[in-house]
Amino acid sequence: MKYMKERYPQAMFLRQDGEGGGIYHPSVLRTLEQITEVATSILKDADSGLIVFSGCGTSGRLAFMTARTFNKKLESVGKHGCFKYLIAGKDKALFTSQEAPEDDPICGKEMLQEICMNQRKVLFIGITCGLSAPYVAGQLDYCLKNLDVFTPVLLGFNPTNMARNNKIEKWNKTFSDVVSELQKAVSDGKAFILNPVVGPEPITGSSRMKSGSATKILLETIFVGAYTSSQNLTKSKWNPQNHLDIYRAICERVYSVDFSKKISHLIKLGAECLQKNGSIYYLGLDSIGIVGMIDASECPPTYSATLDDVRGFIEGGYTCFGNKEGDLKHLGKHFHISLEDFKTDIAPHLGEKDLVIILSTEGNLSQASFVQSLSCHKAVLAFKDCDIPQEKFDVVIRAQIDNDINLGSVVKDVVDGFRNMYCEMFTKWVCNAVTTGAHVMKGKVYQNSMVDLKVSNNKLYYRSVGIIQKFSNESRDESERYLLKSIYNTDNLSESHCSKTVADHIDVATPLERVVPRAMLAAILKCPISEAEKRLIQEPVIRTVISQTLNSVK
Ligand code: S6P
Repeated sequence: MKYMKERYPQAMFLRQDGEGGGIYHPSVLRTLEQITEVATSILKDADSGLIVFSGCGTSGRLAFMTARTFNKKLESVGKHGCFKYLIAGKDKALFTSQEAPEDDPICGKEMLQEICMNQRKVLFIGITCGLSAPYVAGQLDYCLKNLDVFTPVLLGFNPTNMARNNKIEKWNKTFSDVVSELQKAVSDGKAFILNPVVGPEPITGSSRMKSGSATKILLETIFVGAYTSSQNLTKSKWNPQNHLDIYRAICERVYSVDFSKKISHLIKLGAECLQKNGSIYYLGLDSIGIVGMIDASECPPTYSATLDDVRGFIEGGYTCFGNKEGDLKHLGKHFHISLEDFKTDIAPHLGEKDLVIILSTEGNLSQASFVQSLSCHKAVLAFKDCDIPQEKFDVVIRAQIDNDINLGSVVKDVVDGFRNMYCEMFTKWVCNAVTTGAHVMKGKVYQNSMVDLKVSNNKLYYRSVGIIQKFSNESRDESERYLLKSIYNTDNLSESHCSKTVADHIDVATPLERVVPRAMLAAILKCPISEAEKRLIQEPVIRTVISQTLNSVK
């Protein structure tokens, strides 16, 4: 029971135990304060240095969002925006998963070098929830070799002794080696490791959820503190605990009985649409819209969803989005992100099997009247007590951050200027629940494992081996052989298959479908790959075919 409860998002606010403790643990609060001090000194003279956030997948997308938020804040008071983001796979990876660049420490280092050229002072925050991404390892390693310029911070949610110790291809260190070196710099006061325990993810490995939320919460806590201190907005010393309390209150609100009922309704609608091969569309404004787009981008690698299953659009398109490389429409239809694109490309084809969810900011509900006229399921999440014609929508979730959520008297004045950020958090919890719940109901998850994941990078390759092993009771080596048989669609692995590198296997596996379910069934039944494939064709709901197969061999 305790284990189950620890999977709930609220659990991240509860734990005090474990190495490093939960986010309220005194050592975590102390580290937050120390990083805030470094950040404040840079922000006091924003021309003097840089603050760089970096990561892969969701971690990189949150790096982008945080840099965007705080640059806007600085620019709003006439200052130079000194926040930068890096993401493995560059801006393309903000919209679609680009898992392979995650494995490249050299590329990570070179991208960091490029944006930090001629800088005298850089606070670098490398985000990797699992303490695992080689891309971030390369960057931290580079920072450690240049401590006169860089203050490196590792942000993640594993204890340091669980940092990944697998060989990184074409490199001479593991992530764990880099963590050991970082620990020495931490003891000299030249680096920080921020790695509170937030408990297991509801879907194993789906770090976009609790770890992603905790990433956003911790970064915002540091930089709201640094911003307010650098602008002398508060006389008292910044207290991170008060700020964490705001997110705790928002989380409790999202999961309160009345909101939970509405979110469940939304999950069911989403699942029905996905089951009928329809789609879920988020239409959003500003950063709230970006939250929806990030949520959508995570469905393909996690659930082998197609790029059309869940999509996000934002008013103002790339101009509003504000990514470094600007308009990426030329990359194809999945990079069409504006509401205008939605109106021309999608709206005319909508039907009963589609769900459109408006994600609105506090001040604007402009899409409501347009969406009302569409012939599909409709929902709205709004942060304003505006007139929403309830009868026109299947679900209306209306939260007022002021009234519904107590911002806490101590910090209210300070944080009033950041209310949009709290709406984003509310939205993230709702969107994550919708897409996770809908894919679970579609049968994409077995127990708590994402059994239909894409084998698109080193981490996912070994995760796949682990999943096959867990359900087949085969040895690790034999499970890996089943994975390879599925990738190469053969029952007889040749010398040439076996001599290839993991990166080669990943290249072949990335575009393929149902690689892991096929390998799992073959491993459970000890049958040819073609037999496993036949079963998947007969029963396309992955959870059903796996449970039927497991029952048949009991
Ligand atoms: C997880 C998401 C992935 C991860 C990425 C980075 O739900 O699908 O894209 O964010 O693999 O992971 P990490 O552990 O380095 O933050």
